[in-house]
Amino acid sequence: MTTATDCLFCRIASGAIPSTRVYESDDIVAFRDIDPKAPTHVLVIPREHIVSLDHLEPRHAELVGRMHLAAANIARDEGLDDGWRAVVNVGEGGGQTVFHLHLHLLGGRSLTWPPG
Ligand code: D5M
Repeated sequence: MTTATDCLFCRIASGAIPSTRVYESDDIVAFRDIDPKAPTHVLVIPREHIVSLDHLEPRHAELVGRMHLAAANIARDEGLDDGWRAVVNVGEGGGQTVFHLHLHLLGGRSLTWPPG
């Protein structure tokens, strides 16, 4: 697994920085966002240091699928029966501020479209 010692989310994945974990597996960690934009706001990340969706390789295809399956299971556990949203910001122009791939799981309120 690739890690970056100066990457915030690598350090969260390793446990060096505390987080409120809701799920973990061999290759995925999910934890609550520190600045929630909805009653449920969870970040699903790979343990491997992947900068963004723009940096995916073909070998990551199953991992990205598992990240979505994890999000759906967490949404179910959180009781988001009325719907939820999965968002991935890509690059600075796409709103990405932490450069370790993460899927935002948002729910628990009415979500408008399009996002700003
Ligand atoms: O989203 C990056 C997200 O990361 C943003 O919603 C805040 C969250 N964040 C930043 N630091 C932490 C820690 N320490 N714990 C939990 N969540 C954190 P982006 O899509 O890159 O803008």
